[in-house]
Amino acid sequence: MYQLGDALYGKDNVRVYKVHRNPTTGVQDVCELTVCVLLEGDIETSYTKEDNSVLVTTDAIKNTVYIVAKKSPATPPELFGAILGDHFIQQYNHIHKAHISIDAVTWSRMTVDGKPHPHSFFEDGSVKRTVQVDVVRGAGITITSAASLSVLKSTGSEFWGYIKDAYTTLPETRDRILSSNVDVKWVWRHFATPQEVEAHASQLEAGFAAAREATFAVFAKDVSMSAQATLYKMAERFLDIMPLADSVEYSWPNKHYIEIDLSWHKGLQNTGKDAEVYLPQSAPNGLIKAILHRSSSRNAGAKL
Ligand code: AZA
Repeated sequence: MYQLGDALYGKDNVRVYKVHRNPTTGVQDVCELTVCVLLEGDIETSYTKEDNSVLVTTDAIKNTVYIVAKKSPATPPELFGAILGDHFIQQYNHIHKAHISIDAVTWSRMTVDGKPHPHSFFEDGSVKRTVQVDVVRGAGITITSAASLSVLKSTGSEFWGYIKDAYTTLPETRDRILSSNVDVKWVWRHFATPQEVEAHASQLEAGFAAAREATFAVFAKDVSMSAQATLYKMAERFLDIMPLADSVEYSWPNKHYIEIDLSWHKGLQNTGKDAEVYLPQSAPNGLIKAILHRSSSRNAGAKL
């Protein structure tokens, strides 16, 4: 005998774009989302008994994304996800959980002739913004937002004082390149309803800028003693400026830039204080992770 474990289904890669036109100012706002909807509930028989009567088709799930985008705010994506997830719980009694994942394109308004342009945008491709919304019948809404930020500093980073044993070859350094594609993920305080999410929409929208601000400011100003210590300061700064967030997780792939000894070419000096040309190494990379909780956080003790 076997027992069916978690069973989820839905539609992935539903792409949707929405424009908001302000008739008074002529200013337009746009958003572009790629949405994944996964539903859970009393759908076991569709797997075990060939019973399709419990299935909302994935095509209808896709259609619902468009209709909810038309009828409700599509930004911030956290709010859109909450409204969309709640829709499935309200519409279908046998669906108990809706998991909504959203990738948002960062269309940033162009500045032209020194002024924000009313309807032209550029995609900031180096920045990725994602949202996970889990709506559970009777248990409310959990929202996690995330941003990926690629950063590099050419000095202001040291690494020394670590364990030196029979396995250690890394030389200590007082001046190194520090670079990462940082993933920042933060869990918002718990919400009971989509209306409560809507009441906090401006703070949810500000989360992304806060992640950027905390990451960039600490990265640039800190004389880094290690990725671990700098990451911790970033996480502290994020929770300082974003009181609605319960916890924040930083994941830091440490990108290594290796000095290249060029002395074989006419004695060319390119190591130590003379190093200018480096080899960006794609693999392997260090990986430094940590979650910082507000001490009162409900989720304290969560695992990575
Ligand atoms: N932390 C760093 O910042 N750099 C490193 C490490 C580490 O743990 N190990 N090698 N290089």
